Amino acid sequence: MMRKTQFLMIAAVTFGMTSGPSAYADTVVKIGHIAPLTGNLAHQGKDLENGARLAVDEINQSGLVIAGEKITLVLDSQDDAGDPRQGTQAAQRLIDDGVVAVVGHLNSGVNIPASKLYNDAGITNITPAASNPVLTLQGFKTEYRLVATDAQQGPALAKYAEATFKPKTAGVVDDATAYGQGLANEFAKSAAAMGMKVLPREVTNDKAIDFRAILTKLKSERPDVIMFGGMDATGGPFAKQAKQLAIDSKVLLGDGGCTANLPELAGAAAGSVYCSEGGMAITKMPGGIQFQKKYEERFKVPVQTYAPFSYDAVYVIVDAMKRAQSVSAAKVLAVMPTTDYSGVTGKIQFAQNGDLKQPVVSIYRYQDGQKTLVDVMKP
Ligand code: ABU
Repeated sequence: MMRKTQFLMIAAVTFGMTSGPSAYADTVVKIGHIAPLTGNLAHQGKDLENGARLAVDEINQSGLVIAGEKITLVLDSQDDAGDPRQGTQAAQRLIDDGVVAVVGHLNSGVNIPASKLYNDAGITNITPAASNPVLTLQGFKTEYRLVATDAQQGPALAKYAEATFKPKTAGVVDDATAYGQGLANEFAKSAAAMGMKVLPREVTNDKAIDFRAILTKLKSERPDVIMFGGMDATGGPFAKQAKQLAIDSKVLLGDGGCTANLPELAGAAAGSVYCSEGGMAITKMPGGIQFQKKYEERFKVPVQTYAPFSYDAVYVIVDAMKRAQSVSAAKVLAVMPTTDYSGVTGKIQFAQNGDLKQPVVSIYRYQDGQKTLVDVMKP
């Protein structure tokens, strides 16, 4: 994980450093990043990668010294393709590359199997997005998460729907992934406890493009709300096809569907979508507006969802390196539980299992194609 370079110019060329103090650093430390960079969730994976890259470049620009040595960070970014098998192979590549810690994954269904590898290797893994509670309930000392879990988002969505739409009947659909199914279960449990009639579960998959059979079945029950447990790549077309079938139910999505891209995927149906995010809205984060400006200036695309969290994840790792005065993965891991970092997303302190001590859930709707904050809940 720590490598002396004999020829600084070679390092400069290899790592694309052309100016600033980092061009003369002589110790290279790799920070792993892993998310889907191909496939139907590539825009969300790229969002996370961009956030992490922004942090790495900023830290290199301002200069990092650990235990008297000048450090150059390198982002070792791997594509997990949103797939458990490819995800574990990519996770193993990061471990073999000697990364000090890993930022990622996007998908809970990929992060959960990969977490065993990080645990076995003793490498810190901070997810800026994966929200299935199981991830941090496995007893692994290596797992950390910067967003609220589905056990917090599901009830928040039900509570918001109950207060806003007074629904009598709720349809629930999931995409058969760890995320979609888990979030739908949490929503259904809360909705039933609030007195809603929850219709029998409908199940699709995370690559589906045609939801008309499910929607036609749901239409006959006239649900006031339909909760779809899945990502934007399926949630957007689901909402669009619901509108095409003249279903006027509100469509509820979790954070996987709550992206800047949703209006493009749902078309005019975005107007009937309400969604949750497992953190503070970017406009309400302590450093959110400034982050958004830097991000959009550099990458020329909007923040999808969780880029500020992957940015903070890199800073949390570097904060641990500073506190440990070491770039050893084991020493970084040892100080992770005592993290007390004020990032762009807010205060970051971890509970014993690696989840945030003070999670927040934000609820949005889409107005004129813009993701608009409508409520903030503290679970
Ligand atoms: N929480 C949004 C990303 C999806 C997942 O957790 O699998």
